[in-house]
Amino acid sequence: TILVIGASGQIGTVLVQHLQNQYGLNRVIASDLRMPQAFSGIFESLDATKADELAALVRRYRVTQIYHLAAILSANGEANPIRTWEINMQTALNVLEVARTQNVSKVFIPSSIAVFGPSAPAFDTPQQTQLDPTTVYGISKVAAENWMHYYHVKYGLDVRSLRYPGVISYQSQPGGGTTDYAVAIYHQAVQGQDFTCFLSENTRLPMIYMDDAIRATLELMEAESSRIRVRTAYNLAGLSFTPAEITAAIQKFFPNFRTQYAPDFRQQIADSWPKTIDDQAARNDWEWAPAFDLSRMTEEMIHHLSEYYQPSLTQA
Ligand code: VAH
Repeated sequence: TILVIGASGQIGTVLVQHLQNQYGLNRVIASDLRMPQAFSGIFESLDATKADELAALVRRYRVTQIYHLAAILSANGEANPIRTWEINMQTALNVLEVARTQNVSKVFIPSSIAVFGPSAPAFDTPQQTQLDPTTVYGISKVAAENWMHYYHVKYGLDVRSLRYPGVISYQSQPGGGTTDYAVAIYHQAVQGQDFTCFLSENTRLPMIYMDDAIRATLELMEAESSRIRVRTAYNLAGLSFTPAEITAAIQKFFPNFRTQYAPDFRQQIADSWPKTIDDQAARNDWEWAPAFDLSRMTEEMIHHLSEYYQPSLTQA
């Protein structure tokens, strides 16, 4: 069975659905502090900071794979740095240690572009470069990458990871990141409202559409172990855009839509991150290739959100 920790989160809710479709409802154990809305399948409430609770769950369901998608993200994480560090580190270490002691065959713990800081090249940020993160979330992801590498080298644990860019989805809301504006902007546009963006209009950030993020995760996890040459975390690129560019893409569907700009503390976080990512290593090692560009993603987002907000119109 496959255990998903953080099943109620932005990525977790979508990943659970894909894993259920692929492996069957009874092969996927969704876990989180609280159940996702309108959930169907096997759900177990779990506080992953408690190693014994996690170990008991792994034993009870004879878990063979763990996806750890629970963390306090970059923006929310700055409100309480020590708590963010403790939660992000304790849960990651619990997953690695329980996986090792209970012979879990594969583990996925995501990393993030938040591991990069001002010292990394801003464009085509390479797989190998200095990591000087400016957020506690980023610090915790650099540490998690090093722990994953350690457990692989020292214990042979098959743990794999991706440095997710900002993830854009219609099925779920992000939870306290710096890239969240790129999801909220679509919700506002489809509801006929203007949008106030918490980043300045030319802030370019690496992003990825949820379908690509999920496919990358599953393709990475299904690749032959011998092909996985990066045991910290692979760079992953989907697309890259600025608030001005995503606004223009939306205006093709909603000509009267407008974005105002009111940068807040998240501007400094965004300014320390890459603008575009070099994911050649993922392309070489396990044939990664994104499928969504800004116009295709915008079309999909507006189509699905229109169905959600204006069912009558789309059925007409
Ligand atoms: C965040 N969406 O903003 C997350 C991600 C790209 C960064 O880890 O914190």
